Amino acid sequence: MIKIPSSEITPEHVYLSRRAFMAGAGTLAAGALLAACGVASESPAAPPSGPAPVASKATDELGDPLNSYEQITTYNNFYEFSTDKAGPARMASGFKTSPWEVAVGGLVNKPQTFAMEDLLKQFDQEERIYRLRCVEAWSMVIPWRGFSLSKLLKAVEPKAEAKFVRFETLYDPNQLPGQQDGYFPWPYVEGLRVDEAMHDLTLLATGLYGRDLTPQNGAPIRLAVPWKYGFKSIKSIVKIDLVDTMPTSLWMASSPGEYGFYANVNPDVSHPRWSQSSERRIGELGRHKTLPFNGYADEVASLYAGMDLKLNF
Ligand SMILES: Nc1nc2c(c(=O)[nH]1)N[C@H]1C(S)=C(S)[C@@H](COP(=O)(O)O)O[C@H]1N2
Ligand SMILES: [Mo]
Repeated sequence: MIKIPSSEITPEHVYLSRRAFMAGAGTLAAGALLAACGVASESPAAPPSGPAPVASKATDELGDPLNSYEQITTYNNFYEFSTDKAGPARMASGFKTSPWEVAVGGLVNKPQTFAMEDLLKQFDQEERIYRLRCVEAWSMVIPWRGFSLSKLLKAVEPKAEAKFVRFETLYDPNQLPGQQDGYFPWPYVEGLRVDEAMHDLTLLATGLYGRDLTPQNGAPIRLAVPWKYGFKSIKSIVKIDLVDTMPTSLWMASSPGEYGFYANVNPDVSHPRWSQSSERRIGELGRHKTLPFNGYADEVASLYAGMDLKLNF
């Protein structure tokens, strides 16, 4: 079990609101959330089933060892289930990921709603070992399975006016109890510029360690944008729209001074409440120096040529 102060790992407003409802000042919604947490915490995380998790390599391209399947599936951020790192694994086990559809539309010539099975059939699934760097200054190395978002976007033919891509998570407060908490503007929304979305590194992940994604990791399909802070990698996607104006993400809407649209990993730009110069690799004792663009600068720095990355954080 990993122990770190909750003030480090939780956005301040959530930390404060958790203290508030611990002090008995919870709203009805917060009470329902707390009750749901209480019920679910009775049952331990489901043991992995099926064949042993496999990855083709033991390290990433920098030589950093992969995090274990156990670490990746039990230390999560998925606020629709819980704001505790161990919460999503306990609470998401019954999450219904089939049938599942992803509606792709907006400024495209061929809008299409894809059934999950068709996405898996139509687009070859490949393994990608990526570092995931959370804005809270922890990180992991994860062997995803998935396909480049660019393949899906090409299939729907974006129009020339499309400048951004907007992603939306499922909205279903019955299944996603965190959505009963009125603090956040649900559903979770994220966005990318079209050129970022078309970059080959930008992955739609459908699995990890050779298995289908677990619900806590964003089943059945989530984004993995390895050079950006983890919150850009939106989970359990149901809608993808090509749009002409910059989408407002859930984090921009709730804390605009803390979370920008670009959110490129940058050791030289501190978060207002902590430094981003180093990170804690889950499962390790020491800290790693945080790398510009999370170590993917050679691939992606050119996307931002001429931009002030301190202003466009
Ligand atoms: N819908 C949704 N997507 C989300 C989040 C979330 O709370 N809800 N958390 C984000 C954050 S902050 C991180 S660090 C990553 C964590 O992914 P993991 O739990 O698979 O490691 O998911 C991102 N995607
Ligand atoms: Mo994160």
